[in-house]
Amino acid sequence: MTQFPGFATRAIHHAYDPLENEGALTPPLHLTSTFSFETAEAGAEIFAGERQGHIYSRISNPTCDILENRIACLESAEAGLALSSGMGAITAVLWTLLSPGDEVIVDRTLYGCTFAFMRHGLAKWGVKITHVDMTDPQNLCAAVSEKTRVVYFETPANPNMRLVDITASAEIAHSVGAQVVVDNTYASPYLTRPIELGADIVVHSATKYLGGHGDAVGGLVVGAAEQIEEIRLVGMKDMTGAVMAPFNAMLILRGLKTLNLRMDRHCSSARVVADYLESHPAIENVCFPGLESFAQHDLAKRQMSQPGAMIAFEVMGGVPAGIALMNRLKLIQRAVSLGDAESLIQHPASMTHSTYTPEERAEHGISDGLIRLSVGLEDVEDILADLAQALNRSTCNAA
Ligand code: 3LM
Repeated sequence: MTQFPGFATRAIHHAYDPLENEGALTPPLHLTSTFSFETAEAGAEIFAGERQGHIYSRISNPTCDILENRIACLESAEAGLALSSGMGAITAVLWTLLSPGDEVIVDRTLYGCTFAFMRHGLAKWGVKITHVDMTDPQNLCAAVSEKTRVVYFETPANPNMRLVDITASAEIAHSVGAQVVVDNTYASPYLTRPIELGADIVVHSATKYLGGHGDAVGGLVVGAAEQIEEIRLVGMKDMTGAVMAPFNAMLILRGLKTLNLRMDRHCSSARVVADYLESHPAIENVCFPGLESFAQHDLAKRQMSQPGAMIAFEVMGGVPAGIALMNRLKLIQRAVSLGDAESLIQHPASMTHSTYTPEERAEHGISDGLIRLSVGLEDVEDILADLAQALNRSTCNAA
């Protein structure tokens, strides 16, 4: 197969040749649960791993194969795996890597359901979860031991945008033989490629920027070929059954074709929106890696080719003022999820991060007043106008 150098070219062409598929320009949808074997012996050989071939779509499917190879290529990894959701991906990886008695060190801030899985799922099975503020690699250095099997973090973190230095964290984790798993959902491989920086495994909610159109829930994992095969056969096939439907693989393959174009537009609009919010008198603070005022602005410049398109901010007047702002918006949709064409706004404390108790949110640095905005692909002037009419009315009403 020709290996193309350009990111956009690979996002469109990698792992699929129309001439091997009746000339069909777009990959066929293999809507099949099972696969016929040429002979009983051939079937047994495929089961035994002695011959290549598909068995059953809870293990592999030709449409999913294309997506798996394509995301691996975009993330500079050897192999990929497609799962039913981001949570399917995260749980399949961690169930495969961890055993009772192991320790997983995780960043202080995690997406709400990932936090719940660690706190209530893994902990129940005797895995020790240690939360560390990984914005300072020294904290990770002090926490790792020979019991540490996995170091896990999101960068940028959902919802407060804190970054973790992937290279420094990988060096520390590897010094005790631990593996590094990075959730790259917020950045996408167009902005950050954790494997190139030393991570072992990357997980994605493909529901977000990779799919990009708010129509498919999906998850992806990439890493070394042998380990991905183990996650396929243990975490995905036997432990979770969290397999991606081929139709969703097709939608996410379609999304990937425009990932670079969409990300450029998301990112350029987000810069404008972040500047606007930061200069607005009704806004108390803005977390956006592209702002000079962002505490880890230098790391953002080193680790991300652009600062992304997620913005977290607090409105003067706290939770009621933030909720009032949300309710006044006319264009920006009040919805969880992110990375869609539509701009989306949500309140983490009562929505995506309501899996934390109020005490846990305080302990983990997730402020109750925080509002999260996913800047979409609309005309940026329209996004600004919507925020302006909502903010200016909020300010008047508060006065
Ligand atoms: C959200 N996030 O609105 P799925 N990792 C990260 C994520 O942001 C998410 C997942 C994994 C949101 C979903 S909240 C009810 C809606 C960084 C999802 C999990 O299983 O594909 O949703 O991915 O922040």
